[in-house]
Amino acid sequence: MKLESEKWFTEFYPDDGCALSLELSEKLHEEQTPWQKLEIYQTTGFGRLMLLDGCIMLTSRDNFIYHEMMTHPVISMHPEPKNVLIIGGGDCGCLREVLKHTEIKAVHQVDLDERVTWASEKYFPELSESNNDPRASLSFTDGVAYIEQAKSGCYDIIIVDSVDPVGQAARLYSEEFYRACSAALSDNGILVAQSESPLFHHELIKSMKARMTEVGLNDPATLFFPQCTYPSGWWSASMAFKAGRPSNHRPVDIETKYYNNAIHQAAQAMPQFMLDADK
Ligand code: AG3
Repeated sequence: MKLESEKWFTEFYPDDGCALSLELSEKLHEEQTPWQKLEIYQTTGFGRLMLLDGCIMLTSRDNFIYHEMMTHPVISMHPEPKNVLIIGGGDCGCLREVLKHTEIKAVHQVDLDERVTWASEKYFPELSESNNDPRASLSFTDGVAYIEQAKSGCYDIIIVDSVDPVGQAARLYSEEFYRACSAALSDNGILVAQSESPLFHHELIKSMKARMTEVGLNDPATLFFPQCTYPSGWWSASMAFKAGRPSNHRPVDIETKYYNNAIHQAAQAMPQFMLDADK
């Protein structure tokens, strides 16, 4: 089949010699924000598509998997989660999932780029449907500076929903950043961060967990899940615990499309090649 290139967006993964294409039907928005290039398209098969600097951030069709896996597993592992901080996450997809939990008393989201939230509110209104919840607050500032000034022990859960570790965003994967997150976590606190593809970025996952341990967090672990519009189609989130990993989680009673109790267990199973490489 001949592809009409102007109708397709392709994200190339040159390091791995592959790419992913989505068929487009309309360009809805394009701007250079003070921080990055932001584009929104209508696709033929995946609903709407958001790109930042040419990288796929989300589509309407499959973002639920990522957003549910970044939020529900850690919330259900915390004995009494009340205060949540989201760093990045400007599209508000994680925020919406966190707010589904009635035991959560406050969620603060800190993203550098206000335009991402603007675009999400306009083009992905389903993700922002809970933004007016009185428990939610948003600020648009640098997440690293924010966490360095945060009161010690004030968050039960910190979720790092960032872009790939390149340029400015690389700071969100650093030991200094994790040290500040650890200080801001309460006694049973949990840190979770998006950690790229297990197939393409295994070394990164390994080093993120090593850094989390280095700053005094315990029992680092990875959650694995499909995300067909991200590099390799297979994605991960890595977490570590202030007080050690609890042996149980609380089954959650909320409406989800991907996460459930069986997924909670299954997502933590380590693939053999990673176990072997970590030996
Ligand atoms: N944050 C992780 C996006 C990484 C995708 N990488 C890529 N396409 N090269 C997504 C933000 C969703 N809230």
